[in-house]
Amino acid sequence: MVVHEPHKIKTVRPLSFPTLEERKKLLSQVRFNVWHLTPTQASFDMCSLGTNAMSQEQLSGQLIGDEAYAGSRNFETLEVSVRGVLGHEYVCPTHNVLGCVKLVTATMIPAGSAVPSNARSRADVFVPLGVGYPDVRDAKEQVFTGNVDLERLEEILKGQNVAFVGLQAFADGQHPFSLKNLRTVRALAERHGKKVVCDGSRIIENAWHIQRHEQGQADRPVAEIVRQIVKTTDVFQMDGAQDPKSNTGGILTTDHPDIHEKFMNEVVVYEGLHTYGGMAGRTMEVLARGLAEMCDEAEVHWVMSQTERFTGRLREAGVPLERGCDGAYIRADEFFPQIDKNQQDTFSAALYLLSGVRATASGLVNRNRLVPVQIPRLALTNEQLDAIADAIICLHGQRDAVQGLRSLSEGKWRDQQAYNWVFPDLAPFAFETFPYEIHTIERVAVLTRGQREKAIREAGYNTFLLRSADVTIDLLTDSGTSAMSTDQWALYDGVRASASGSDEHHRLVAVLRDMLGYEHIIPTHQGRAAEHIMSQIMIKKGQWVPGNMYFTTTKLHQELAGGIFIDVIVDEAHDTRSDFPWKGNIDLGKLKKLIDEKGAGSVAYVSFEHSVNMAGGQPVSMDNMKDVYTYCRSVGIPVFFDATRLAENAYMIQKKDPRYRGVTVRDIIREMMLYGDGCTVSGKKDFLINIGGLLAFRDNRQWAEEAEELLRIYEGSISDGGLATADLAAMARGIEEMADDRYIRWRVEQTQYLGRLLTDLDVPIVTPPGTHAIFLDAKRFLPHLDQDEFPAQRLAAEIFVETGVRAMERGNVSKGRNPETGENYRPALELVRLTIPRRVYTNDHMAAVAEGVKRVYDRRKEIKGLKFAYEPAKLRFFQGRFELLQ
Ligand code: P71
Repeated sequence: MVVHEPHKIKTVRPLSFPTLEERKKLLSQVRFNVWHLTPTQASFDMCSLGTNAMSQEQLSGQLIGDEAYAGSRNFETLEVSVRGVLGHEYVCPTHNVLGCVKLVTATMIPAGSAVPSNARSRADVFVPLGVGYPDVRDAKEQVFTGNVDLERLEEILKGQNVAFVGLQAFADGQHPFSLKNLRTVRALAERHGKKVVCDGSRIIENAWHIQRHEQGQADRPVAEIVRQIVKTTDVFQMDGAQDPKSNTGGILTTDHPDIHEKFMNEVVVYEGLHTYGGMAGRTMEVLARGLAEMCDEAEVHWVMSQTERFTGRLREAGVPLERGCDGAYIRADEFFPQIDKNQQDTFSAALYLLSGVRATASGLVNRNRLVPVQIPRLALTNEQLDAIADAIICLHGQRDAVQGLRSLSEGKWRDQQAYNWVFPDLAPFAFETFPYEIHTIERVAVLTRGQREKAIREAGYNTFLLRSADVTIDLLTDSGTSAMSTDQWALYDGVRASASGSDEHHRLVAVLRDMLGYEHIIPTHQGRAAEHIMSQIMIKKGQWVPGNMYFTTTKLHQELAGGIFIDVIVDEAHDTRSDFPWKGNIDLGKLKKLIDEKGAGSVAYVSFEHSVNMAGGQPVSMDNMKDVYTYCRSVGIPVFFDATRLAENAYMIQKKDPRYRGVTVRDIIREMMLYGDGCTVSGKKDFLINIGGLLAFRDNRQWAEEAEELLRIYEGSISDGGLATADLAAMARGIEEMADDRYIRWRVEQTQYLGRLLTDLDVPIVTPPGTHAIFLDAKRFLPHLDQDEFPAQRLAAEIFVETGVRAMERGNVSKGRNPETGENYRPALELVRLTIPRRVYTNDHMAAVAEGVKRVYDRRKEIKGLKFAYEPAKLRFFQGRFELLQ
């Protein structure tokens, strides 16, 4: 079975991809020491400290810091988390783990004493302070390489003046200990009257290894193992920026009141007060929530599976590395056997030059030979990690071409190094991945099959009536379901709200004028509001409105205005097996015939939809737009686009029309819009917002004034159309983002990927795959069902039961009954739509969807139909309820 994230993406942060020339320039600016680059100068920044994606609940904690100096509520939350998750009674907050070390040093290490430890990384701190730091790691142990050599420890306990035994969970990022070893160490220390102090910043990774590899631990949840580790230590400390996924902060916990008292008395000297310890209130809240979430079994397994996959791919390709708890630690000296100096920083510089990936060693210069390539928790997709591994493999293949960095100045610490370099001539490497990192996630439901059967039965076999909380992968619609970017959020939060003119409105108008080339910009609260106004001002009763297939709300408003919709899409659009690339095109013959018959005066306008939704997300060609417009202009009929999915359509033109291969999507959009006189848009799709819409006219002031008149009555002011000012800000930014070539290519190609997976599995879908959705052909999927047994409705329900994926029926139920005959319409297309939200799901989710649908397909013969249990008169697909036919 395909493993996928137990969450979906809530907010994305755009990545930057500097060109080779920019990378060369930046490298020389930082004297070839990539430590000094910034994340926006890198493609991927492979560091796991404080770079993790949070859950939306954790992030929301950031907004409820009470920032009290003493006795803050956030501290109380932290206490509850510590007691509940770690099991220790007392907690002392610190600014980060160095704050913990400082307090422990001040209170527990008498001058001249030593701290035997299984880790080397704290030598940076202890050695300058004059603390002895003997290594007691068991070098012979193979699996639990962080175990303590008990004989050696005993020797030291007897011989030296030991302060306490200092352990690290997953020592130095590479060496986990076992529970058994930990317990023995504790007993041994106790016999010598010494305490055990443990740094558990990576306790989760260590606990996972125990669950995986230690005898008798396989069936215990990570949470239980974590608690046992903590309770086996006397003092436990954590860096908030590691497993608790905060951006900073630290905690020092214990069950010994006397030790805690000493911490409290010292914390005021170095850190702050015992109820905030050098952390902002909000940081305590984020840390507390992160602690409470960090043992989530599904999340732990997902994070660790990413690490295993990443290191596995590198190891298989022969890249020399050591296991890291959070990534691969490259053995730089073996990577570049021909180089005798500065191998680590040479690796970092060469990897950045090749790919823009930043991975760097830190701390003391001569600590080891490794470069950690760490995976920020939850922030990257497997697709991205595979590509990053490929970059390293690609460099490894060209390692002979690389000369070592020459030192200009040598320091003690990594950040002090500066070099000279001769650029190697490397074969180019380019990323074609999801162009974002994950900023926030939202956990999704994982129900048992039995629970899903109950849920769909209670929903009357109608996916519209399912609770979102019961859905694992929600492919009901791409409308309003996008993940916003951090840039959109920043503007949203920074807005100065107004009920009249606003900066955001001006910005939106400017962005749209530039993007569309249209003069008159009228925001609406969503698409159907724009359709309503457009129809009211442009249609006279009894007029025809030809269009390329209909959309429900569009057609409804045309009819409410007294118009008669008529479908003039090409015939191929109705054939689910046709491979015609422009199935969204208008059949000019049909259009001319209509106008010849009825006369130009009886046609209101041509309603021209981009990337036609009901046809399967099928694009319109540039030539077709040009031809339709040329003809309509000659007969004096306006052309109005439904530009809801204009960027997706533009990408298809870039991809399929060789004349536009090198043209940016932004320029293609601008040309497309030239061949029309105005447009309506549901901004909830391509505009990358959760609410919003648009009505726009190219240059006809009179139409715009009439539209604004209705806007004031039905929607809101002319400067907001009924939207919050903050939503205008998010929309303006979303419109810029939709035309980013990397984004839109990834977006449409993800849909194509799902289509390919399904066709490879022989599942019948509408071909070619569209831009926003894959449509399953229920007539071919369940050929043994009559259309009045609602095969698409049943198939959507069955897919939910099998996989937790929610799809939408688009067939006999949606089309309704013919009011004259009372019979179901039995439309040609009996489809189930798998609609892909933007920036929300990864390709692993897509693979899981395909696999699940295939399982349903394999047992299709046993699937029976449905009958109505309750049938509303209007739009019955929303509220209708069904029963299984026996
Ligand atoms: C979709 C939707 C949302 C929807 C609407 C009605 C029933 C079920 C689902 C909405 C569109 C659209 C096009 C091409 C106008 C609208 C209405 N699509 N034009 O596909 O696809 O816009 O929802 O913002 O009012 O799930 P609105």
